[in-house]
Amino acid sequence: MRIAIVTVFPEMFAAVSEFGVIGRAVKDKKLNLEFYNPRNFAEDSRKTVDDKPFGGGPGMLMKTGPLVAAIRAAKTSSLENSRPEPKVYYLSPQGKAIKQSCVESLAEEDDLVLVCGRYQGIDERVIRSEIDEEISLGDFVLSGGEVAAMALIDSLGRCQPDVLGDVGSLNEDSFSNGLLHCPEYTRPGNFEGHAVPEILLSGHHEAIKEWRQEQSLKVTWEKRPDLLEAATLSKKQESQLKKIKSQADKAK
Ligand code: 9D3
Repeated sequence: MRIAIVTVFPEMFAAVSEFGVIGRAVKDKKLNLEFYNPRNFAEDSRKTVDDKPFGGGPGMLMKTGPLVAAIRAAKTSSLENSRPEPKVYYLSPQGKAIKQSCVESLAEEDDLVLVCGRYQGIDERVIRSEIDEEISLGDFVLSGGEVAAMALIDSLGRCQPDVLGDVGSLNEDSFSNGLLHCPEYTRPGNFEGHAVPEILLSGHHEAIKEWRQEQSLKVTWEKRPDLLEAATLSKKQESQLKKIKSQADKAK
C-alpha cells in the first residue's frame, strides 16, 4: 500500500515510520509513505504556507497555491507510476468519525492521499475541488491533521498482510466481533495480594475459552454497553449475558 501524505510537518511521521510493528512494515516496504510538503511548492522566497481568511477573524488558513500544488503532485505520482488516480482524504474535525470497519475498507485501497490541515484549516473551494472525503477521529480538538493521519496510518498498517504475524491472523481484537476483549494476566501469579483467576492456571483449554468468552461479554456490558446494543449475540452468549446480569444483581 502507498500512502501519500500532504503535510507541512513530515518529520512528525517518524512516530509511525520508525517505531514498532508499523515502523517494521515501512522498512520492509509493505507500507510506503511518501511526503508532499506544501512548503516545497511555495511561491515566494519566504516559503509562505499560510494565509489570512477573507472576512477577517483570528487565525490563518493554509495558503491555497502551495497546498493545491502539493495535493496534485501526490496524485500525479500515482499516474506517473501507471496507477489509477488515488482517493484524496482530508483529515478534518468536520469529517465523518471513522470506525474500525471504515479503516478495514480503506485498507483495501492500494494507493491513497491524506491531506493534513494546520492552522484553522483549508479553503472551502479546495475541499470541493481536491478532496473526495473528509475524515475525523471523533469529537475532540487536535491542533492539526498530522496526529490524526498517524493514527489512521497505524491502523491501516496493521491491516496489511504479514504486518502483525501471529497476533493479527487470530483476529481476536476488540471490535473484530463487536465486543471488548477479556482481561489478560501475566506473571507474577500473585500481584500485590491479587491472584490470577484460577481457571487460567487449570490447563483446561475448553473451560478457559468459555471463561474468556463470558468475561468478554462481562467487560463489554460494564464498560461499553453501547457495543452490546449493536452486537448480534448467539443463543449461548445471550444466556451467558443473562447469568452475568443476575450475578451483578445479587452482588448489589
Ligand atoms: C473547523 C474547526 N475550527 C473552528 C474554528 C477549529 C479547528 C479545530 C481543529 C481547526 C482545525 C483543527 C485541527 N484538527 C484537525 O486537523 C483534525 C482533527 C481534530 O481536531 N479532531 C478529530 N479529528 C481530527 S482529524 C483532523
